[in-house]
Formats: sequence, structure tokens, C-alpha cells
Amino acid sequence: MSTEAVADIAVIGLAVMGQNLILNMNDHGFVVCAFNRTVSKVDDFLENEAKGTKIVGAHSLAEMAKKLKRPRRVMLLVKAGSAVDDFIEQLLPLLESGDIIIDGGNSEYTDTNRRAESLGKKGILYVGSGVSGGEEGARFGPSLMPGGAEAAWPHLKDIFQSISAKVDGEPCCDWVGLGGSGHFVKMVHNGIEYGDMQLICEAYHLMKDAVGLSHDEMADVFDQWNKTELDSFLVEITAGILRFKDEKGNALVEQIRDTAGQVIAHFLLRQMFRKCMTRLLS
Ligand code: NBP
Repeated sequence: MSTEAVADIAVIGLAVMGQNLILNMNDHGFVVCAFNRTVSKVDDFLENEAKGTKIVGAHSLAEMAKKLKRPRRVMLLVKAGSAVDDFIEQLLPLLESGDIIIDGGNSEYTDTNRRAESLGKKGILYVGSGVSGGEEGARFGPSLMPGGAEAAWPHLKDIFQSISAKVDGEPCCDWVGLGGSGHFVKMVHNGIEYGDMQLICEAYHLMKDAVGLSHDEMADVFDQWNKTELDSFLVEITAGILRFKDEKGNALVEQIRDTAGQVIAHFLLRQMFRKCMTRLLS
């Protein structure tokens, strides 16, 4: 692999979020250098999903740092917690003052505050960015909530606003504020989303067990609500989920064990929505 400084940004973490954000950046004309703790995944990615793109890879962090244009932009999409601290520690000897580290994972905002403060003293511009929209958002347009060292923003704005979702042409991404504010906003955003999901579940419970509506009738109510001020992604997919039948014609939702944690519940909703849409469109 060549070590010329060709890449606009590096992304570390080749699970679903990292891969999809890299492909999204590539679609928007940016050259991305991919790296992962398990290095074999770099080659797998280059030989499969990234084949035929401008994406480059690195087999070590040192090689990755050499491939980056200045100031270096390195985005982490790894499991929140110690993995982020471990990568920061390994990156530090390879970076110089004014280089930028972005944590795009779901880090606790207090951790981001701590990292932003300690890296600021070393001259590294640290950014914690909420990334919302799951794997499809990452691939085709996430909502991005960057915050931290504001001097990093002019170097990130073009990439972040290009790859983000757009509403009426406006990017779903702007600078949020200092320290861990990006991750704080993501936490509030998730809190609202999960509160919304709880309300939907309680409405379903009352309609089903107190009023005795069938699944199709409940779906009609959600469809109706989606034409009012309650219009939203979650209300829309709930109608599809309630209408979704298994091979025997029974409502599939009743066969999902009611024991999921919040992240799994979110995931199930998305999976069910995808299945509903695939069936409806096929
Ligand atoms: P995961 O959260 O499953 O993380 C997988 C990545 O973390 C892999 O690159 C893995 O490397 C690396 N990793 C792990 Br696990 N432990 C590590 C360690 N101790 N040291 C170094 N690297 C380590 O991936 P994801 O679902 O793509 O999510 C990435 C981030 O984005 C997370 O913080 C997540 O909370 C956040 N997020 C996810 C979603 C979503 O819908 N999935 C949405 C929004 C935000 P390996 O390949 O070597 O094991």
C-alpha cells in the first residue's frame, strides 16, 4: 500500500457504522483511509464493499497517519468506552498540534468532556459527534451533532455537511458547542426517541387490551395519526409493523418477546420496518 498523503480523513472501526460512513464519504468525493483493530477486516472491506472506490486502507496506525493530508482528521467509530481511550493513546505519538480526532460513537458526554480537555492541552482538536440514523443513516445521510474544539469545525464542515441527511436542502448537521455537547445532544435525542417509543407502546397496549382493537384497526389509527401533528418516522413505521403478518397470517409483533433492552428494541423496530417495506414493495 502506498504511503502518500492522499486521504482527506481516516475512519477507524470497520463495523457497520464505520463502513457505511466511509462509503457515504466516498460517494461525496472524499478520499477515506480505513483502519480497524482487527487488521484483516481492512483487506476484507477493500476487497468487497469498497472495491472499485477511491477508499484506501492502512495496516497500522502509523501507515494511516502518513496517508492523511494535514491537518489530519481521524474519526473513531468503535465501541464506546475504553476502546476510544486506547485508540487516542495509540494515536497521540503519530499526530501533531492542530490535528483532529473525532469520536463518532455513542460515548458518554462526560467522557468526551474529559478527553476534549486533556487533548486540548496537547494541542489536539478533539470532537465528539453524535451520529444518528443507524446503519442506513450512516450510509445515505445521518444526522450529525459535532461538538468540542471549535477550531476543528472549518476543517470538518464540508465533509460532515456533505454526507449528512438534508431537509429542504438544509444539512442535518451543524456545530453544537464545546466539550461533550455533541454527545450530550445525542443523549437527549435518544431520550426523546425512546420516550416516544414508550408512548407508542402504551397507546398500543390501551388500544389492544382496553379497547380491543385488532392489529389492522390499530394500524389504521396510527396511519391516521401520521396525517396529523403526530406525523413522524416512528408513528409511520408502527402502522407498518402492526399490519405485518407472518406466513400464517397472524400479526408478527405478538411473536416478538417483550424482553428487549432499549438498543435491541430500536434495532427490532428498524428490522421490522425494513421487512415490512420489502414485502410491501415486492
Ligand atoms: P460496534 O459498537 O459493534 O463496535 C465495533 C468496532 O469497535 C470494531 O471496529 C471493533 O474492532 C472495535 N472495538 C471493540 Br468491539 N472493542 C475494541 C477495543 N477494546 N479496542 C479497539 N477497538 C475495539 O460498531 P457499530 O455498531 O458500527 O458502532 C460504532 C459506534 O457507533 C459505537 O459507539 C455505537 O454505539 C455507535 N452508534 C451505532 C449505531 C448503530 O446503529 N449501530 C448508531 C449510532 C451510533 P474489531 O473489529 O477488531 O473487533
